Amino acid sequence: MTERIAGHALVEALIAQGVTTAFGVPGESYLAVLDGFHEHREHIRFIACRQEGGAAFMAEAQGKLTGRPGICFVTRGPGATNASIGVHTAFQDSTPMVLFVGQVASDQRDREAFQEMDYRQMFGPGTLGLAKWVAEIHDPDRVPEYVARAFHTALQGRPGPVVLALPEDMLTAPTRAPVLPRIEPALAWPAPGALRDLRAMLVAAKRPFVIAGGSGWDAEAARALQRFAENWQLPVGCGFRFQDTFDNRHPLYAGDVGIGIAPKLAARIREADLVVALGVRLGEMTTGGYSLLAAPQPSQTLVHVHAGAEELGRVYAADLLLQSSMACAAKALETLAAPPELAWREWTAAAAADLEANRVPTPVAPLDLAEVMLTLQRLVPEDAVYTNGAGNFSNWLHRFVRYPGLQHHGRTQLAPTSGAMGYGVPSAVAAALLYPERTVVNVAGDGDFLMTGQELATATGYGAGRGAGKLISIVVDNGSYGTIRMHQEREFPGRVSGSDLFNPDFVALAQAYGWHAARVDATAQFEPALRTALAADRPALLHLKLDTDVISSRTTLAAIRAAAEARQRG
Ligand SMILES: Cc1ncc(C[n+]2csc(CCOP(=O)(O)OP(=O)(O)O)c2C)c(N)n1
Repeated sequence: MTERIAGHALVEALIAQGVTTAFGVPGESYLAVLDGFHEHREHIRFIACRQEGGAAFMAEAQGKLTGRPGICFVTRGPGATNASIGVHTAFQDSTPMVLFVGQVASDQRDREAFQEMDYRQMFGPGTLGLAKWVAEIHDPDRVPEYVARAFHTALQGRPGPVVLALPEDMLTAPTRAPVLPRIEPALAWPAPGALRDLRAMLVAAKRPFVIAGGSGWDAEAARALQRFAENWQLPVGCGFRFQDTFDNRHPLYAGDVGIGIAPKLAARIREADLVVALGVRLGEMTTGGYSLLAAPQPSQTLVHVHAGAEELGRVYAADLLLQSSMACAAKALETLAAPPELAWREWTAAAAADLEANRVPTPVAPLDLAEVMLTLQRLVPEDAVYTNGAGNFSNWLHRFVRYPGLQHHGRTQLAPTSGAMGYGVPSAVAAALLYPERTVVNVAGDGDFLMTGQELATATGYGAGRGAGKLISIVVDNGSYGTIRMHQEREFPGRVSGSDLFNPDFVALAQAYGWHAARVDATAQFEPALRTALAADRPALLHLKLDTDVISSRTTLAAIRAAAEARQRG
């Protein structure tokens, strides 16, 4: 191998792993890597973002969309601390990702040199940590080894983020290190005996329910999941913000099991006698605060299938634990032969009927977000990617948009199970840059949007949303950190504190970034505004102005306050 500096060898290692796009904010701590990007600019591009939080969210979205680790580069202390929100999201969402952090030169180590941090402590690997593995590369000859291990660790078992720190002097040192081949993750198949037990539990069930989600799925596995559900006529719900795991248009789809769950769906899961949790983490959001499945001992028979050994038995005393990668599990389940007579056909039909009823909106004037979502889905292509951050506005998206299953277009939902505000804009920009032929729609709250709204400049700079695929951001402006206001009205009615927002003119703001923009105040204005946005030759923002009282698709702030005051009066 010819000699080159380690910074170049690192970029070559990424190219060998199939990476064509990396996100980041530059720093003087890793100039040698930036020079490697320049050297290999025919094969890989570095997208310079406007804040590391945005860059890390973009890399996280890349991990979700491609199934391979998303790549982010940031500088020391301030860069790494800014990026931590994306690493946390990758951890909670089980997304493969590698964050590379510039580090002080080795001869300055441990002096608290300029911006020096100990990344092992900061990202503290563990089952509640920020990262799966954190390391610092001290030997230029071992760069390929560390990168390969980072990819294996990010992808295997429960996928997640890895952090590699890069001392400045190591990056400029010469090396003849070879380029290692592309790694494929080792996959775990379910044990045959456990599958037999699962079949016996299904045969004995009267009211079974499947909750599917998590990461590590591929199109084949999603197809196998559908066949498994069809063979056994099982109602399938999708875990929180993994709503695209099972086709939402399929007659066996029962709804999303997450924040703002449909009350009848919650009741159905409580009533089930067998719950098969397939790939989902049994976290607070998917279990309705550990109430749909009582922790630690649920009343339902519980089967938990997950790729990570550490997730199995983490909270629940399940009746059957099955460790398997999601690329394999459903392929094994679809081979289980179902008996000719199934006891739960009515139960499954009722779940589908409940879902249809839940899709009938209560009309709201003058601007009806349910109608907005239905119009949106009618006008954008079927393979559109929908993105959002955190806030009550996302409730309309999750309730009224039907995400196609993974087998059709891969992931169509980019949304943080970590509940990180600010995720929606950067993840949309990343999706538009990675898949220029696909339309990407971001739905953001006014609070959510401005956490990372500066990444509109990244979209403009790199030409996102200018080709066949459009990039649209819909800002739902209720002048409030509405979710928090809702909790305030529930707990401390009438006492608004810290939740009012003072907003800029979003249309003028977007135009200043070079985006097309328009304001929408009434339902009838939305369709023409969206049509114009979709016809524009640039990304577009639609500013939807709403009354603060419109707090969710099921109730109003006034109703929440009245109920809380009545409760207080006794
Ligand atoms: C980074 C981050 N900071 C704070 C929160 C807490 N939080 C959750 S929702 C929310 C308000 C969201 O406001 P907005 O985006 O305007 O949406 P709305 O709830 O009004 O629909 C806040 C502050 C969070 N989830 N993430």
